Amino acid sequence: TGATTVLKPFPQESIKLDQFRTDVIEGLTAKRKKLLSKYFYDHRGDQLFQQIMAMPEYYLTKCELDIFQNRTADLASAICFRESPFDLIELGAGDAVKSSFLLKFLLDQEADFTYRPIDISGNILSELGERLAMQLPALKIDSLQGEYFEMLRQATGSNNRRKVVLFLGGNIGNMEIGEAGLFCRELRSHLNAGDMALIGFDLKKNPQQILDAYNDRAGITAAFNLNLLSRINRELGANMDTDNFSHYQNYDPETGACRSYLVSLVRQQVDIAGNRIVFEENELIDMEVSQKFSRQQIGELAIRSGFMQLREISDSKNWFIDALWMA
Ligand code: AVI
Repeated sequence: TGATTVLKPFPQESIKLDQFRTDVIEGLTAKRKKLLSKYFYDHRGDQLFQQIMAMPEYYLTKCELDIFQNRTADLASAICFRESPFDLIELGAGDAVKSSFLLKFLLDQEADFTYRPIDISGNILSELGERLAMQLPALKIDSLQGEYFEMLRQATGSNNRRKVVLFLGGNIGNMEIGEAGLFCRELRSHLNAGDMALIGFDLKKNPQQILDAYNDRAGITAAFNLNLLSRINRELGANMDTDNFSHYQNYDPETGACRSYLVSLVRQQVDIAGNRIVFEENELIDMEVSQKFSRQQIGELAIRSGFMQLREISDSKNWFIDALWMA
């Protein structure tokens, strides 16, 4: 009687929280303050990202959907190579709305493949598994929950079928150019000669079009950025006042870097996990890069990371491409 039960987070959860704390403190005590955009996606962040994808200004999702809906036969014929059985592995599958069009087409063609979605979220994978079982009952599906490369290693070690890896959504743009190069090289190192990667890249285009996609009138992208401060307050017991920050978006048409910042509106100090952090008035937090590419840059990236580019499949506006690379 009278005993109190202290609920400890599961070890896995507390490791994630430790990493989050370390990354936040490291980022906000650096000379040039920075937060990692991979932390945008808590429950509220997921909802805001769904709203971003539905905004009229945010064209990326619509363009890639156009490719998967209207160029499905081209995609399928490019990846169904020599009619050999293969594993179709999707990194960060999420709700797989776009890839579902390809899955259906491949099944209709009686292609011999297993769909292997990889996602960090077990909930997302089980919802996806249930939905696909209803919509595409003939689909062979084998989900992998965890970090991309750890799961990819598991997927490649488990059999010697040919692999086709999907990395969609323009997610590669959320890496700095150098990081994207390292990512592609690491991806290559998990594949065998003849395996393929289909990667979604957002192209350079009219600069205003790009800026509008990240600087929407309704302020959803601003809320998406500010939500990371709320997450830090909640999960790390910090006391940042989100009203003291505003969102600023910038696009450099020469480098193709579209960057999100939060600007400190006043001189202020905040406490985060035992660290006092000072923000000067107008000091920036670098929140996210959404890199835009030229076709030439994409071809060079393929070669530098040990791939050969086989095809580029673009949407009807020529704003976005899915590039098919062979290892
Ligand atoms: C997920 N990623 C490709 C999005 C992008 O376009 O960079 C994230 C995003 N950030 C603001 N709006 C959308």
